[in-house]
Amino acid sequence: MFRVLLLVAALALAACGEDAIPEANDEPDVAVDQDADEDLEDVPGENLDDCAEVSAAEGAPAGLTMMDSFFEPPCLAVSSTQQITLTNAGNLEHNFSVADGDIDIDVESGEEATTDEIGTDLAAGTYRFFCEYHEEEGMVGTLVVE
Ligand SMILES: [Cu+2]
Repeated sequence: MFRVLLLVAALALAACGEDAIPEANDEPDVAVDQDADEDLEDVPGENLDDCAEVSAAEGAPAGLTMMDSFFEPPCLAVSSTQQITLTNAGNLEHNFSVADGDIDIDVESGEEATTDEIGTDLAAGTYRFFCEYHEEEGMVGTLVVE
Protein backbone atom coordinates (compact mmCIF):
# COMPACT_ATOMS: atom_id res chain seq x y z
CA MET A 1 0.00 0.00 0.00
CA PHE A 2 2.74 2.38 0.95
CA ARG A 3 4.59 1.70 -2.30
CA VAL A 4 1.48 2.42 -4.27
CA LEU A 5 1.06 5.76 -2.57
CA LEU A 6 4.68 6.61 -3.28
CA LEU A 7 4.23 5.71 -6.91
CA VAL A 8 1.11 7.83 -7.15
CA ALA A 9 2.91 10.71 -5.54
CA ALA A 10 5.84 10.33 -7.92
CA LEU A 11 3.52 10.27 -10.90
CA ALA A 12 1.69 13.31 -9.64
CA LEU A 13 4.95 15.19 -9.27
CA ALA A 14 6.07 14.17 -12.71
CA ALA A 15 2.72 15.03 -14.22
CA CYS A 16 2.54 18.54 -12.85
CA GLY A 17 6.27 19.13 -13.17
CA GLU A 18 6.19 20.52 -16.69
CA ASP A 19 3.27 22.82 -16.03
CA ALA A 20 4.36 23.92 -12.60
CA ILE A 21 7.95 24.82 -13.35
CA PRO A 22 7.27 27.64 -15.83
CA GLU A 23 4.66 29.14 -13.48
CA ALA A 24 6.97 28.85 -10.52
CA ASN A 25 9.73 30.55 -12.46
CA ASP A 26 7.65 33.46 -13.69
CA GLU A 27 6.94 35.05 -10.34
CA PRO A 28 10.41 34.63 -8.81
CA ASP A 29 11.97 36.13 -11.94
CA VAL A 30 9.93 39.27 -11.47
CA ALA A 31 10.74 39.39 -7.78
CA VAL A 32 14.45 38.91 -8.42
CA ASP A 33 14.44 41.72 -10.96
CA GLN A 34 12.78 44.06 -8.50
CA ASP A 35 15.27 43.16 -5.81
CA ALA A 36 18.12 43.82 -8.18
CA ASP A 37 16.74 47.29 -8.92
CA GLU A 38 16.30 48.02 -5.24
CA ASP A 39 19.82 46.88 -4.54
CA LEU A 40 21.14 49.33 -7.10
CA GLU A 41 19.20 52.14 -5.48
CA ASP A 42 20.40 51.09 -2.04
CA VAL A 43 24.10 51.46 -2.72
CA PRO A 44 25.40 53.04 0.48
CA GLY A 45 25.55 56.78 0.10
CA GLU A 46 23.25 56.84 -2.90
CA ASN A 47 19.96 56.97 -1.05
CA LEU A 48 20.08 59.38 1.87
CA ASP A 49 16.33 59.06 2.39
CA ASP A 50 17.07 55.82 4.23
CA CYS A 51 19.14 57.68 6.77
CA ALA A 52 16.25 59.64 8.19
CA GLU A 53 14.49 56.44 9.17
CA VAL A 54 17.34 55.24 11.33
CA SER A 55 18.13 58.49 13.10
CA ALA A 56 18.34 57.79 16.78
CA ALA A 57 16.76 60.06 19.36
CA GLU A 58 18.78 63.13 20.22
CA GLY A 59 21.33 62.32 22.87
CA ALA A 60 20.92 58.55 22.84
CA PRO A 61 23.72 56.53 21.27
CA ALA A 62 22.98 55.48 17.73
CA GLY A 63 23.36 51.77 17.12
CA LEU A 64 25.41 50.36 14.30
CA THR A 65 25.71 46.60 13.92
CA MET A 66 28.65 44.93 12.22
CA MET A 67 27.88 41.70 10.40
CA ASP A 68 30.01 39.43 8.17
CA SER A 69 30.56 41.52 6.22
CA PHE A 70 28.26 44.52 6.08
CA PHE A 71 26.95 47.29 8.31
CA GLU A 72 23.35 47.46 9.49
CA PRO A 73 21.97 49.97 8.86
CA PRO A 74 24.14 50.97 5.87
CA CYS A 75 23.22 54.60 6.33
CA LEU A 76 23.15 56.27 9.71
CA ALA A 77 22.16 59.82 10.59
CA VAL A 78 23.24 61.24 13.92
CA SER A 79 23.43 64.60 15.62
CA SER A 80 26.85 65.97 16.53
CA THR A 81 26.20 65.29 20.22
CA GLN A 82 25.44 61.62 19.71
CA GLN A 83 27.79 58.72 20.16
CA ILE A 84 27.63 55.60 18.03
CA THR A 85 27.56 52.22 19.70
CA LEU A 86 29.22 49.61 17.49
CA THR A 87 28.08 46.04 18.04
CA ASN A 88 29.96 43.27 16.28
CA ALA A 89 27.39 40.53 15.76
CA GLY A 90 29.56 38.73 13.25
CA ASN A 91 32.15 36.02 13.63
CA LEU A 92 35.00 38.14 12.27
CA GLU A 93 36.79 41.12 13.74
CA HIS A 94 35.49 44.29 12.16
CA ASN A 95 36.42 47.94 12.08
CA PHE A 96 34.65 51.26 11.89
CA SER A 97 36.62 53.91 10.06
CA VAL A 98 35.37 57.21 8.73
CA ALA A 99 36.93 58.62 5.60
CA ASP A 100 38.47 62.04 6.22
CA GLY A 101 38.00 61.59 9.95
CA ASP A 102 40.02 60.49 12.95
CA ILE A 103 37.71 57.59 13.76
CA ASP A 104 39.26 54.13 13.42
CA ILE A 105 37.88 51.56 15.86
CA ASP A 106 38.37 47.80 15.85
CA VAL A 107 35.66 45.64 17.41
CA GLU A 108 36.22 41.96 18.10
CA SER A 109 33.50 39.42 17.36
CA GLY A 110 30.81 39.58 20.03
CA GLU A 111 32.16 42.82 21.50
CA GLU A 112 30.85 46.35 21.62
CA ALA A 113 32.52 49.73 21.43
CA THR A 114 31.21 53.26 21.67
CA THR A 115 32.61 56.29 19.87
CA ASP A 116 33.11 59.72 21.36
CA GLU A 117 30.41 62.26 20.61
CA ILE A 118 30.55 62.35 16.84
CA GLY A 119 30.90 66.12 16.78
CA THR A 120 34.26 65.74 18.52
CA ASP A 121 35.79 64.26 15.38
CA LEU A 122 33.47 65.26 12.56
CA ALA A 123 31.86 68.49 11.43
CA ALA A 124 28.32 68.41 10.07
CA GLY A 125 28.23 66.71 6.72
CA THR A 126 28.03 63.40 4.94
CA TYR A 127 30.83 60.89 5.31
CA ARG A 128 31.69 57.50 3.95
CA PHE A 129 32.49 54.91 6.57
CA PHE A 130 33.97 51.47 6.11
CA CYS A 131 35.52 48.42 7.71
CA GLU A 132 39.20 48.54 6.86
CA TYR A 133 39.32 44.74 6.71
CA HIS A 134 36.30 44.18 4.47
CA GLU A 135 35.94 47.38 2.51
CA GLU A 136 36.55 45.57 -0.76
CA GLU A 137 33.74 43.15 0.10
CA GLY A 138 31.34 46.06 0.29
CA MET A 139 31.44 46.65 4.03
CA VAL A 140 30.88 50.37 3.66
CA GLY A 141 28.21 52.84 4.63
CA THR A 142 27.20 56.45 4.88
CA LEU A 143 27.22 58.60 8.00
CA VAL A 144 25.28 61.85 8.05
CA VAL A 145 26.26 64.21 10.86
CA GLU A 146 23.50 66.74 11.40
CU1 LIG B 1 34.79 43.91 8.59
